[in-house]
Amino acid sequence: MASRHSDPGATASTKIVIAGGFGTGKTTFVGSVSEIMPLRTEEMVTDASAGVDMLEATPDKRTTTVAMDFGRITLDEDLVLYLFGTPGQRRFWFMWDDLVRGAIGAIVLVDCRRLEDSFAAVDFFEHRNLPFLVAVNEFDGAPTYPVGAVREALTLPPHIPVMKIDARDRRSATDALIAVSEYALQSLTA
Ligand SMILES: Nc1nc2c(ncn2[C@@H]2O[C@H](COP(=O)(O)OP(=O)(O)OP(=O)(O)O)[C@@H](O)[C@H]2O)c(=O)[nH]1
Ligand SMILES: [Mg+2]
Repeated sequence: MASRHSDPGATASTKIVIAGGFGTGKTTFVGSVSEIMPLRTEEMVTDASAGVDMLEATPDKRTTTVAMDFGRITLDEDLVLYLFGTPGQRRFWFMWDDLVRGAIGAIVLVDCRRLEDSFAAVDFFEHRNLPFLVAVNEFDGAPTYPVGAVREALTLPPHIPVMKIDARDRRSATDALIAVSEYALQSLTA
């Protein structure tokens, strides 16, 4: 929940979760926008995920998030977002409940080559009634689809925003954070 001290010039701070399937770019996203050195919990990908998490789409990926990513960005000089990136591997999903506590909204990153990997994240936020938007992270060489097709494939209701981003690009990732903040604030006041 956004908090603000009583003096009018004070800064509000709030929490946004960056979620999505394995290797969809969550750690990259937090690293691109964070104004502080992001906290990362990367470990080498082990055989424990073979057959469970799709390693083929990201053959160069050697590490995976085992606890969380943490970063911070100041929007408009008076709104500070604390960013919490989730782990993507299924065996670490038990941490998601703790990570989302107190968040006002979430971004679910999807990779169009493996949309099904992000189904669980979409379900997770739908069931908790936490406002979220879907950000299609466009990987080099991956097929591109209109946002309408992604919405249909994920069976998203019309009110959930869908946008295309490049998680490596600060401006693009910041735009997604502005969009989710506005959407979450609208949902709070609706
Ligand atoms: N081409 C391209 N590569 C990307 C993009 N975002 C991330 N990557 C690459 O994709 C790989 C996976 O990125 P991560 O940020 O580790 O993904 P993650 O979602 O945090 O992964 P887990 O924590 O293991 O679930 C890395 O090698 C990134 O460099 C993107 O927008 N475009
Ligand atoms: Mg990660």
